[in-house]
Amino acid sequence: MILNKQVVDQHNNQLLDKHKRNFTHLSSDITHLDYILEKLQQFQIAIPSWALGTGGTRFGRFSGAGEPGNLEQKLEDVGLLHALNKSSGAISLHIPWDIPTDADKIKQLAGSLGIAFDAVNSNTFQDQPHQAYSYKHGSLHHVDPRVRKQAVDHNIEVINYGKSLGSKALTVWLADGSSFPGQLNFREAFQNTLASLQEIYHHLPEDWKLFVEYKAFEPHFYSTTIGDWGQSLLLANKLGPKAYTLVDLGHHLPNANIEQIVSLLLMEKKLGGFHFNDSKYADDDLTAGSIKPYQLFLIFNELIDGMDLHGMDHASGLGWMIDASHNLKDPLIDLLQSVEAIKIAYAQALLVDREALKKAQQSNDIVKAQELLQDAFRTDVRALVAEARLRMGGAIDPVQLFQENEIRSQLIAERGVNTVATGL
Ligand code: PSV
Ligand code: MN
Ligand code: MN
Repeated sequence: MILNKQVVDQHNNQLLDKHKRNFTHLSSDITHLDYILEKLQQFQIAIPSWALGTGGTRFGRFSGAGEPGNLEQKLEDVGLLHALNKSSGAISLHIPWDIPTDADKIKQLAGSLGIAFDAVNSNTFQDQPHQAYSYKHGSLHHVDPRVRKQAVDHNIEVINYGKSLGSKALTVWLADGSSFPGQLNFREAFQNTLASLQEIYHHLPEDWKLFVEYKAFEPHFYSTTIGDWGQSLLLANKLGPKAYTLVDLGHHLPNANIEQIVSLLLMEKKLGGFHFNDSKYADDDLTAGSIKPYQLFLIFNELIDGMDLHGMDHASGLGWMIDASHNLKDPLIDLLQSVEAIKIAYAQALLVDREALKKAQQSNDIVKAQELLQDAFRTDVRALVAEARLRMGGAIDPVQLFQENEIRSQLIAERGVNTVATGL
């Protein structure tokens, strides 16, 4: 066990005085402090298994040392994150990168680390050895019914793996699309996708959700068959009550108003959840909140508004997941930073005076509305997030603890230098 309570306590004792000063100063102005702290403590964000290793680009991959070499080690990495921040109590697996050959053993290990299994992800964007048909020209939308069947069967297999671990959702992201005008019949591609998803939906257990992810472009550069939230929502509506739209923040065309999309999907009760990340240009998969923190805050502002309206549980009403992959930072530190940024945005949005905002909107008081949002966004809530973590036994500053205790070096000592985690 790389991290024990003693190490965390020692770290916290060092930082406690400063933290208490900051927290007391901040909390004196907050009316609903206990409510916010409770919400922050309940909030869990799933870690994608594919973000635990250094991500590749199409130009190269620079693997980090001490990366997890198997599913057990991936769980241990998430266990480490969770021990540090108490907010990473779930993992999202990707099949076939993460096949649980002995599901009971995997479940037991996850249980001992306090880790649950979030949505399972299928992969019909890469060909696997020994597979009969290629996905070069798509999977669920393919013109050849045999390819579609192979892709449907794979998704059913993924559901079965998920069932064996206690997952409750399947996420489908398709690379299906076209790169040249004329290559595809859009309507037929969409109808084939719908028919394939209907078959998958048919195999979905009663208490499961199907998350339909969309993406504007890449790997195809002319059309994506599920290219935007409209197309995803269309599919989700046609599929039925267990199907939802999944919003990956990096999957929009530049400057899309994601907070508005989120608010309308919530209104329609069709928002399934998120893949959090950030981007400057497109699907850049950067650390959440590293480029557009105000956007992240505005998304949470809409989420709280819409979820409270429907009486939804903030902690478990949606799939809260990260989807990140890049090749510069230590992946574990990057994930700690992402979770922190998400919690900061959530805490800031919880500060918004909703009654006053409603009043400002009703009276067309634009200045007041802007002041209310920006007041909340400009509040430094880091001590609030740290206090919530401290009360749960986590570290006041997870990144600092990770670095000071040289956790990566310990992982390298255990796993070696030349390690490559399966993933993107
Ligand atoms: C590819 O864009 C992608 O990042 C999608 O967002 C998926 O969710 C993820 O890969 C894993 O399949
Ligand atoms: Mn995604
Ligand atoms: Mn993506």
